[in-house]
Amino acid sequence: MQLSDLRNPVLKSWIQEWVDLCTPDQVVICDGSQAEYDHCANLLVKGGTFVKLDSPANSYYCRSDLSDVARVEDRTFICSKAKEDAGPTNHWHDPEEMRGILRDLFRGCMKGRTMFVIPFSMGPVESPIAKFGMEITDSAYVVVNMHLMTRVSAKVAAKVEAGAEFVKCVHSVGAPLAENQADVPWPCAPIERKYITHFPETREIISFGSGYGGNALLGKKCFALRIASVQARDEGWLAEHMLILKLTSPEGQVKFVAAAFPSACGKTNLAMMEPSLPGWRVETVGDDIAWMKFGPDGRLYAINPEAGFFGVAPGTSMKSNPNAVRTLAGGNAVFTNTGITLDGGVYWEEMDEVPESCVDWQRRPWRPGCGRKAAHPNARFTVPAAQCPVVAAEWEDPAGVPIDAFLFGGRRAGVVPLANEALDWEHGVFLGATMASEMTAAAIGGAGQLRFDPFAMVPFCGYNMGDYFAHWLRLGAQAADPAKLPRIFYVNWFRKNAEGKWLWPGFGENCRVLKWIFDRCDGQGKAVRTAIGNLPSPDALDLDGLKLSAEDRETLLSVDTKGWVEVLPQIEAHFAKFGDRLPKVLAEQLDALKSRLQS
Ligand code: TSX
Ligand code: MN
Repeated sequence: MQLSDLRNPVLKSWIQEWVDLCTPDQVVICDGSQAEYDHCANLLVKGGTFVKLDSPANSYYCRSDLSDVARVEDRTFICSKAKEDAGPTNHWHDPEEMRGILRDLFRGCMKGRTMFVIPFSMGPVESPIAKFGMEITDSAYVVVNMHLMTRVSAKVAAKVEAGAEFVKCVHSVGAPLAENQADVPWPCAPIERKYITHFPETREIISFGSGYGGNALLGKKCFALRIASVQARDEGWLAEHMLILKLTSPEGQVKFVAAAFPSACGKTNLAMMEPSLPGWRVETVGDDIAWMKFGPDGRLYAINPEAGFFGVAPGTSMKSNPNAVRTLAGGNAVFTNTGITLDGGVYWEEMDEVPESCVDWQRRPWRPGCGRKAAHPNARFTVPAAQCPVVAAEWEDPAGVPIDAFLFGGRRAGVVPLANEALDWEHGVFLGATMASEMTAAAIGGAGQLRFDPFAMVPFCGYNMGDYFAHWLRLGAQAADPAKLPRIFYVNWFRKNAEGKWLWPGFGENCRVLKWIFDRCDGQGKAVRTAIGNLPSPDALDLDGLKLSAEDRETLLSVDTKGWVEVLPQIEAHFAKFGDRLPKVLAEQLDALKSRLQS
């Protein structure tokens, strides 16, 4: 399809404006077909961006520019009219000024390149929870990855043509080509010319200078979290940085759990977990983002707005995530910044089979023990979710799945117990708002200092986080039937003993905690009410067949009152950042915790 085939004047004039500014050599309206995918992948192979792999099947290998390996938070902007509406956790820029900066950057930026216009849906096209987007991009890598991560389809283009609402997304790698100038494998702009910008009031995203997933695949973090969080606030729903899993008991009872964790806590691993307890099943609905709306029955229904997994490759193994390994073995994947083996396979750290040698992500020869890493620590795979052997039957249900429990968590070597149930919704929101991981000694602040990442949304909330907390509280307060709200839990797989040894085996053994949560949601499962919440009773966790000393179990399941009292000032300082946008309920929750710890 071509630009001249479009009928909708709003759509047509929006695209035409960007064509006039960016001056691409040609414009292609995408249709989401396999032929289009293959065509773009072939272009990338010819241009030296992709290498077709021998294994897995139908898969490609790719290296980014050395400077373009991750999201760039310092170059990510929320351009709301008022600075206070971006809040203390975002970089704000005046929207009109930013449009001026972008106009200059985008002028002629697609010279020598093809402009692709990608119609995509976040969520099943027919779902009432789904939303549409159109992404203009000059990157075939983006087209290929959008095919994997979203639902690119002529059906969406037709609906937008017919007047359906869509989020305007514009992306350029920011590297125009002069007449006869040869392209490089990974075109991008230097860091100071990268801009990942969001206009929440007009629901627009404009991204310049980076080809990396989180900066360039605009349906994911930019739309499904930063813009969608604003839409959710305005429309009374939730756009969250959460995995969604289906938990089935040996009796065949089903519960759905949505879980938020900061980075490096193993969210994808949990979403695809292989439970160690006989008869229990975990199946995957999503591994990163959940969009949730109340249904007519008063329950909260979640969809996964994505169609694929954009996962961190290093660390992915048969031990940490066997179902991710199997998903990738199914092929149709793109690997970015891993190592590549001499026989046309990929390699990354912790992979089960270590090759004798490979070429690392920076094109240097690599051997085991050479002292360098083969893969960049943020190397990624992109792969269709449908290939996951434990993908839940309901994963594309347009109605979504009813959420029974929310899980929050963080990486905490001390103080925080293995599992804790919130006393009520407001206390649960307090737990979400105080989510934190310990900083490693190397990070600024030093060991023991907490890095707060409320709801794992700090990099992704498109508005003032104080207002975001208020939105969570409001949804609970206004629920038609509070008994139907998901129960809220806080978990910590990362507790260590004095010698620095992990106290909890984690991974598939986490199903023991999920089983307790399952029981609690049914009004079963024993708990003791403590100052910090309801903890599993000493005999409530199924620890059958697990080697866990009584002492370690006690550490995992008890309240470290002294430790909690020491943490209180950090929570207070964290809350102070939000000034008068901090809901009073959360300040009261902190006071109540303080007095419970003292009594
Ligand atoms: O993903 C993790 N999960 C959740 C799994 C469903 N990881 C990896 C985190 C980095 C992304 C974990 N690491 C988990 C966990 O539950 N727990 C730990 C800590 C740990 C690491 C190793 C062992 C035990 C605990 N044991 C051995 O290696 C033998
Ligand atoms: Mn994420």
